[in-house]
Amino acid sequence: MSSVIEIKVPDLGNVADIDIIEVLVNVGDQVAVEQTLAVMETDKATMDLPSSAAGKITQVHIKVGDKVTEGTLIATLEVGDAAPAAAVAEPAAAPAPVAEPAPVVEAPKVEAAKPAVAPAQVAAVVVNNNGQKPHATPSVRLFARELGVDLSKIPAGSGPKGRYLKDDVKNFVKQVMASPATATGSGIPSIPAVDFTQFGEVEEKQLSKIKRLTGQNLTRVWLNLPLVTYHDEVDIGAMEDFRKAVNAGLAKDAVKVTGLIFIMKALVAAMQKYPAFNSSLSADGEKLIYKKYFHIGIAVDTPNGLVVPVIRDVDKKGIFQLSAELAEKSELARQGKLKPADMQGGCMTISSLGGIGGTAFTPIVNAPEVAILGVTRAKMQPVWNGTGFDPKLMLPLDISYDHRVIDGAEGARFMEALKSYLGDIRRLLL
Ligand code: CAO
Repeated sequence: MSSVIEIKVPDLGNVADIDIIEVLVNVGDQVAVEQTLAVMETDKATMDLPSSAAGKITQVHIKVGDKVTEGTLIATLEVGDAAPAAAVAEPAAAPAPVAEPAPVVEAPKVEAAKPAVAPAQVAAVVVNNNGQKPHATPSVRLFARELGVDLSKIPAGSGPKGRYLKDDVKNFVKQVMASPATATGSGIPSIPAVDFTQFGEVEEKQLSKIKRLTGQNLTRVWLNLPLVTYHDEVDIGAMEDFRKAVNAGLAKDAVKVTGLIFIMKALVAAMQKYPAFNSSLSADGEKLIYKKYFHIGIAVDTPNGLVVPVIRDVDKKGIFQLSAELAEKSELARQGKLKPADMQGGCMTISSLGGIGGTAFTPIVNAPEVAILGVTRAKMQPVWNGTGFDPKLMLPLDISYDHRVIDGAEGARFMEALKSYLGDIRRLLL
């Protein structure tokens, strides 16, 4: 058999005419013991009005804007056998003064002899980033605490008078979870949003999926890897002469050999000499996994953003085959037709901006690879020969590496090896 009980405003300690600022239940709702039915607010604090029993709401007697006092009827509840026949909410503490320094002010504990009555809690007064003092109801504070959210980190509450609502907490959590910094647990605060229209006309465009994914990946690497970039340059005059001679002998419609193909071969030779460059750290950071294969990723600039097709077994292929594969893969990349498998399994990546320009840059490692080679534009430069200057075609090279795996000396030796192969590609035969 069920019975009906009335939930009334408890003794509030000589405070009367308190505003109802939120009604959280409707007729027909099933409520649990201690579930907040409504929220009251004085000029000093907010308080939850909890239900003293579990049951079904048959009538709600208050609405937002009402003024209530001790004994005001809040709701009528249909309860099962086990519930008490009637209940009045337990006397609550007087609202905490705004100046109260404690972040959470709890009402006095309910005596054990008075069960099924939830203690009313006085809202915390928090100072947000704007220096304002918005309120949060105990239920919102509890919700925030359960999620580990520090309310003062939320820029502003969207409730009346800047009060924090549950939705503010939810939105904050969503925003934090979506940020790459959170994905890595860095706890780095996000860049605040700016309304640029205050400075002039603007237009918003959605980022491509590739750009969004690349951005997340780059941020993750940037935050996780201690990166060092080492710069140098090498005389590629002889290599260029050979490349031109090779291309001159090709059929008109054959794919031309670009310097990048030689750089791929030279890079693999240097990786064979320094196997740490062809490794990955295990996820727990305890082991190095050395790869016995040599797959090279090539960063390709496409209208939709940066993609990195992987050319497999570079050590086993000749320059013509590599040229044809690079041409095919970069074309597929530009058309957005690469398959996921075409972009997997890379050992080290080359980012070549040489066709565009540049003197140096700091490429970001394509983790779990441990290093990346950056290439910018070769140009004629005067190089001192001991007695005078010789004109040399100098190619700038940049190697970024994960300093947990590769130390500075090894990085420099790797670069020397790479330069020796590019400076005299006959060494690739040795
Ligand atoms: N110095 C001087 N000239 C160079 C050069 C260099 N380092 N690298 C390329 N060139 C020349 C080529 O020889 C070619 O000259 P010709 O037109 O006279 O034959 C011209 O520049 C264009 O080369 P390319 O860029 O088409 O060919 P590539 O093999 O060098 O590069 C690819 C292929 C796919 C890497 C390139 O097209 C590309 O997309 N580069 C951008 C990569 C990128 O965005 N990196 C940034 C990633 S990090 O954000």
